[in-house]
Amino acid sequence: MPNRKLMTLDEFTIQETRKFPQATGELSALLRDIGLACKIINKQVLKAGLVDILGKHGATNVQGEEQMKLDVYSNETLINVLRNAADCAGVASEENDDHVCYDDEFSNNSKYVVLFDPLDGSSNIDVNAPIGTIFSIYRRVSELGKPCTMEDFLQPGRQLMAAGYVIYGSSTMMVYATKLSVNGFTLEPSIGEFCLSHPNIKCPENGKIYSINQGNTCKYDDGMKAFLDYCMENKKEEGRPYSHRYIGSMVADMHRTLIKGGIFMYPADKSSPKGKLRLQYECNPMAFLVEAAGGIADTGYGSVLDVEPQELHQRVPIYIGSKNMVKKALEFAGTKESIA
Ligand code: P6P
Repeated sequence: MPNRKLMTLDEFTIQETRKFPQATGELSALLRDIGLACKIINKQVLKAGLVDILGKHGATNVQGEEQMKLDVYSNETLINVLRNAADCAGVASEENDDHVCYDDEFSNNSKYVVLFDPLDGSSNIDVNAPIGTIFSIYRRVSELGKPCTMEDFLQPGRQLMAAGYVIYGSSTMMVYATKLSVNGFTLEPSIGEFCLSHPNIKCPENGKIYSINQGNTCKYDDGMKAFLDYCMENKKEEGRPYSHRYIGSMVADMHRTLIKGGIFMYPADKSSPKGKLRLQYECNPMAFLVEAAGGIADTGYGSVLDVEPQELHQRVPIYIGSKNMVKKALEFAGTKESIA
């Protein structure tokens, strides 16, 4: 047997399943299906500059944002691949007002539902900045054998079974977490497989990078403004000033924060009193993953993972990343009683 260093996503998930005799392998199969959908999306993202797939699709999504054609393509790819998966009862997407229940006999007997932002950061497509797919996997709470219900998609992040993202950047990587660990897989184009490249990722407890849209400073409250002043104070003995990095694509900013350490923030402000980022398919999956890697994710009112979702597309403020940096930010931003 040749000495193979490469371990594919399929081999890794099967190896993980073997550790739990009672595991059925359905969650592993679902992760592989998500990987397949993202490989298909990746193929189009790589060609974005070459074919007429750029530009506005002429429609707008439930968020009222103009849809780029790649958004629509990515959304339809994930919905269709997961419809044919053996383990998914239905999906919910940033691009769809309501959840999509597959409602066939096989799907109705599936244990899981999936939520996703099919192509996060899509406004960066035509400037060739990194973009990504973000996903959450919940075990259903509705009755097996019947169609999935909205209740399945409104579970708090603490109930997640797995969550992660695929970043379409200088390389294409899939990073996902279960309750046990966080692992990164880099797409090896010559064999078309995600291969384990970043085993057991840990988010550094400290970092030197703060990531926020500083253009919104005039809209922040005094506590948030004070924290930004703290970040820019020249206290070399305390490792400051920090560096500021902001790509404007959550997957890219979060991938850097996870690997290098730092803090990513999208706080509430005067024009977005609940913040901008969506709880169920942006903040919760990233919070689950970062906390599994040893970091912290907070809304400023408590842990992101403890928010009881009220509706599918609700937004929350988020402070996420290195444990000690998030704690320092919350000292300034203050832990408030409840989301406005
Ligand atoms: P702003 C992209 O549109 C997105 O949803 C996230 O990927 C990103 O972190 C954020 O919005 C950027 O928002 O207001 O800074 O452009």
